[in-house]
Amino acid sequence: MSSSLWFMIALMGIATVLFVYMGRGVEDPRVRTIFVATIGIPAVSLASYFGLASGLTIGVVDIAGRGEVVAMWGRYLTWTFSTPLILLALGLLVGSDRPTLFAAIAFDIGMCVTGLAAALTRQAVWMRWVWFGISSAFFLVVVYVLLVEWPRDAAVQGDDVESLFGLLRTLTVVLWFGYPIVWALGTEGLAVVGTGVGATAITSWAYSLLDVGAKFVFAVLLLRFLADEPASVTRRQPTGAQSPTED
Ligand code: RET
Repeated sequence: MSSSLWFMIALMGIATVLFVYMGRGVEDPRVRTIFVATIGIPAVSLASYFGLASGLTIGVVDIAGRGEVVAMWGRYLTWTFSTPLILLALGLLVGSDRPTLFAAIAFDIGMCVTGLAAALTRQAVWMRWVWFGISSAFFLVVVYVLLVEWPRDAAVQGDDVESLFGLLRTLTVVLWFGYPIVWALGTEGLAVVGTGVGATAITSWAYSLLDVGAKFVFAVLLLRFLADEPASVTRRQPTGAQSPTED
């Protein structure tokens, strides 16, 4: 289990330094904002994994009718800070309007906090699943924005933005669905691989691998595109509205 944590600490540390380096010459305010949001993703993750590795945000939950399970509750707590940054970066890329961006981020935070509740509930197994259901309902709103709202915004930007968004959207939706699946099958849910040390390690590695794609691969693809400050992103108004004079 701890190897999956130290691996991620190293990767996220390297990513943070690399992304700061990639953004060193960027001047456009919109591109800079997306850079700052994206650099925050591995930075938060580094802190999250160190919290787990140092034992601070890890605990044993004694669930009535089930027994003791290791809860890495720090993950759910820190997703509250990292996942909004992912959505902020995507929303700024496509020029989302503010209400939609706000909705995506607010429901995403709701998903993380209720996910934390699912992980910490010990009263009854079914109560954990009720939290899981509530969290999933929040999640579906985020998925709706990603699959329905933002593709429309992306379509009126340049072709390069539209195709990059298409790739990032697919990556994000597919990998994000992996998280509730790992929760449901892993030690904290149905425990299909049991609840022992080995099962805890498998569950932890599964989350770590999802994180590599959802954060690291995601951020590399986005920042590689933005480092050249493409005109399709820089010519836009900071509010996300299209400039009437330029279009
Ligand atoms: C939980 C369990 C409850 C139901 C749902 C979940 C979804 C979690 C997601 C997490 C994404 C995390 C990312 C982290 C990167 O920093 C909380 C597992 C729906 C979608 C992308």
